[in-house]
Amino acid sequence: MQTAQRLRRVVAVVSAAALASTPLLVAPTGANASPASVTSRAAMPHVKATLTKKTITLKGTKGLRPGRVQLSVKGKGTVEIAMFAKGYDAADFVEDVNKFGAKNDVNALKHALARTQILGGFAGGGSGTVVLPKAGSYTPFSLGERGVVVGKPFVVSGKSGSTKAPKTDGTIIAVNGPGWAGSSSLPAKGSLLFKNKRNTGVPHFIVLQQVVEGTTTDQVLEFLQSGDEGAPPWGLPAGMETGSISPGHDMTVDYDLPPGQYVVMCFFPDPKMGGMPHALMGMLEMIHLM
Ligand SMILES: [Cu+2]
Repeated sequence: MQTAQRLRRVVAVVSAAALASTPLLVAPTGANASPASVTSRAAMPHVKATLTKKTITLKGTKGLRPGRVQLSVKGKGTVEIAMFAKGYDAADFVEDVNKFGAKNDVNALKHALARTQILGGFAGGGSGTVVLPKAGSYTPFSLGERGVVVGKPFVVSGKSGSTKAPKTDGTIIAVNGPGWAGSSSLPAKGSLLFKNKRNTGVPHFIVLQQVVEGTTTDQVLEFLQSGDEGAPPWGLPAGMETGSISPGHDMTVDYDLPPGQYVVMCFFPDPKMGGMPHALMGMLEMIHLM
């Protein structure tokens, strides 16, 4: 069951953090949110990613220009798009992330983050839009239990196309703190704009987890800090998660979830806090889907 998996993952992430292990490498569960209809299909290019155990294949990357693209993902796990700085490549990224995963080597995490822009992505079954900001080479990757899986890089060139986001039904913004801002309620089905403010300085991703109506962020934080491996009493089945975005970037996320109360969380490991997942630093917020 998806919920149990997601909650177990949350617990695993937290336990891993407590053990100074690897929050980054805990496998994301597939979102059980089915892709909602895309608001605007204008002339936006569509990239389709398929994740297997060993690689990621992409369709629709030929002749791509910089700008916003639609991205949909199939497979077990989350596919994200990265752009590496000059002199740094997918092999270096894999090495750094695995070093961080194996030994909680925060310097390796810092090394990777200083040379990588993460531009968003989706769990299997998910879709939305991401921005490829400039001409250059982009690499799809997935963080799983066995480490990092990368796909063949693709090249984007030519004049920039539009980076304008399609119309969305609400916004979730990662702000410095770290914390959340944006809509306090959203329709149960639609698409949302996920922004990471430039001044947060670190990537963030969204985990939306349905909770029993009236649950507080204090209750969630207390559970996460307890390291309890059981299912939390406030946990409900539905939820979804996104890939990460680096500061100053945004993506749109299609979703279709049951109405109710949800906690918004991010488990990206904070390099300044020894790799502590952001949720444990209080990056928790309650919203309603109706
Ligand atoms: Cu975060």
